[in-house]
Amino acid sequence: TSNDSVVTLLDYGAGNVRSVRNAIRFLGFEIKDVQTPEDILNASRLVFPGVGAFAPAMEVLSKTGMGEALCSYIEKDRPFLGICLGLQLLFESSEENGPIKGLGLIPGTVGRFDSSNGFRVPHIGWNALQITKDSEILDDVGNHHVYFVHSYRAMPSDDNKDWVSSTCDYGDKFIASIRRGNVHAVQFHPEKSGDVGLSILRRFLYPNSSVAKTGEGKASKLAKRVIACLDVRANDNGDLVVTKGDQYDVRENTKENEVRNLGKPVELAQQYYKDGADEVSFLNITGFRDFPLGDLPMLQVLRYTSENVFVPLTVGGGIRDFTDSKGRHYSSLEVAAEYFRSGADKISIGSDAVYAAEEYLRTGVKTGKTSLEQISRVYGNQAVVVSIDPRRVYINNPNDVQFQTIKVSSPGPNGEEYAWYQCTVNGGREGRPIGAYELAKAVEELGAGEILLNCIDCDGQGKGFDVGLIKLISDAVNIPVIASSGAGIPNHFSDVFTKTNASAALAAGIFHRKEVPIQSVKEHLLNEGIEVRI
Ligand code: 1PR
Repeated sequence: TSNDSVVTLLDYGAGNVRSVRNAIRFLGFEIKDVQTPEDILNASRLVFPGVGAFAPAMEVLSKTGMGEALCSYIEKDRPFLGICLGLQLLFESSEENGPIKGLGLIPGTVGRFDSSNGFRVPHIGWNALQITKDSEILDDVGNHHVYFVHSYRAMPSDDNKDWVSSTCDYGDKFIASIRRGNVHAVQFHPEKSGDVGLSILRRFLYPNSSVAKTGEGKASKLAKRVIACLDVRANDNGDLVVTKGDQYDVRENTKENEVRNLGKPVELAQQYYKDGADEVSFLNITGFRDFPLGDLPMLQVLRYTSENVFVPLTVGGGIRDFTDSKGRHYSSLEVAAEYFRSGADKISIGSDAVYAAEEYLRTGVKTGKTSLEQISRVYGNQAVVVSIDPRRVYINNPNDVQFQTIKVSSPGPNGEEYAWYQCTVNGGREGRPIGAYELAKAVEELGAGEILLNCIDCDGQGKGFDVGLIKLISDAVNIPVIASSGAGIPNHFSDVFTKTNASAALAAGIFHRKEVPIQSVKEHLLNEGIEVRI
C-alpha cells in the first residue's frame, strides 16, 4: 500500500469512532491507528475524531505524550482534520466540568450553549454554515446542511479570527470550523452529514481535487429532522425483519397470526438514507424480553448499516442490567457499549428509563446508578435518547389524577374532555403509575439528551400525530423532542412542526408501505416555509 492511501487515525478509545472509520474506508482509504506519539509525527494525514468529554480526552493526550506530538504536528502545518471534540481540544481551555486546559493552539475558551434563551441543548441536528474565509474543504458546502451534536462550543473573537473558516448560528454565533494552511477542524460531523459530509472528507483526503466554489451560505435555523424508524424483531422463523404495529400489535390479523414483515432492516435503512432521511432509528422491540447481547443479528444489522449509511443511527431495545441463565451479569453500560461499537450514534432507553424516573420521583435522589445516568455520563447526554410509550387515559376532571393533563381536541368515548398520558413498559404491555409529562421532566434531569415521544393510540393509524401530547412535552423540557406515531400524509409533519416545539418527526408505516416518500415530506415542509435539509 502506498502511503498516499493511508489515513492515520487518533482514537484514544473514548467511544464510537466507527462511523469515521467507515466513512474513510468508503472513500477508498486505509486506516492506520496511532499507537505511539511517533505515529502522529510520521503521519501523512491525520484525522482526530474527538469523542466523549474534554477532561478525560486531555488526560489521555497528556499522559501518553500524544498531546505534545499533536501540537508539533500541527505547528509544522501537516495535514490534519479534527472533528467535534477534536476541534475543541485545540483551544486554550474548556468549561466542560472545568475549566480544563486544552492544547492551547487556538486562542479562546470552549463554553456551554446557553439554554436560557430558548435554544435546546444539546444542539442536535442539521444547520447550514456561514463561510467566513476560504476553506478548501468546505468550498462547495454553500447552502447545504451539516450535522451537529454537541453541548459545548467555541466562539469567534478578534484573537482567533485568523483561524475561523465558518460559523453557525444557534442562539450564539459559534465556530463551526477552523482552517490554517493544512490544518482543519470542524465542530460538526462530516461522517454523519450524508453526501455533503462525504465530499468534505473527500476534499481533505484528496486535497488537489478541483472544487467548484459557491456562495458563502445563508442564515440558517436548525433544520427540522425527518426520521425513518425501523421496528425490528425476529419473526416466527427466527429471521430479523422490519415489522410495524397497529397500536403496537405487530401480528397480522390472519389465522396464522404471523409477525407482519415489511422488509429487511439493512436494505430498508440504506434505502431511507438514499431517500434523504435525516436519521435512522432501529428499535429492537422484543429487547425487553430477549437479551440484546444474545441477539447478534441485531448487532450485525448495525455493523452492516453503518458501513454505508452516513447519517446518525439510533438503536433501542433491551438496554438494562441483565443476568443471563449462567449467572453472568451484564451492566446496561456494557450493552450500550456494544451497540455503540457496532455503529450506533445514539442509544434509546424505554422501559428502564420509566423505572429510573419512578424511583427518582419517589426518592428525590439521583443515585447515578441507573442505566440512563451511567450511559449519559460515559458517552455524553447527546448519545442517550429516552423513548416514551404513553397511552391516553381519558378523564372528566383534571383534579382526579396527580398527573399533568391536557384538554383533548376531541372528547373521549364517554364525552371526557381531558386526558393524561400513562407511561408503559415492555412494548406497551404494562401501564405504570407515571405520566409522560412527569417522566419527560425526570429523565431530562437524569441526563437524557433527547426524547422520542411515541403514542400508542396513534401508532400505525395514519391520522396524524398527537399534537396535544407533543406540545405538552416539547414545552416542558429543554432537550429536543422527536414526535412519533400516526403520520399519514405530509401535512401531518407541517402540522406538528407549526403547532408544537418538536425538533424532529419520526414515521415508520408510511415509509415502509411506500405511501409517502421521504422526499415528498421534505418538499412539503420546504413549501410551508419550514427549514429542512434537502
Ligand atoms: O423498553 O428499552 O426495551 O425499548 C423497547 C423499544 O421498542 C421502545 O422504544 C418502544 O417504543 C419500542 N417498541 C416496543 N414494542 C413496540 C411495538 O410496536 N410493539 N415499537 C415498539 C414502538 C413505535 C414507534 C413507531 C411509531 C411510528 N414503535 O417507534 O415507529 O409509532 O409509527 P407510524 O409512523 O407507523 O405510526 P425497551
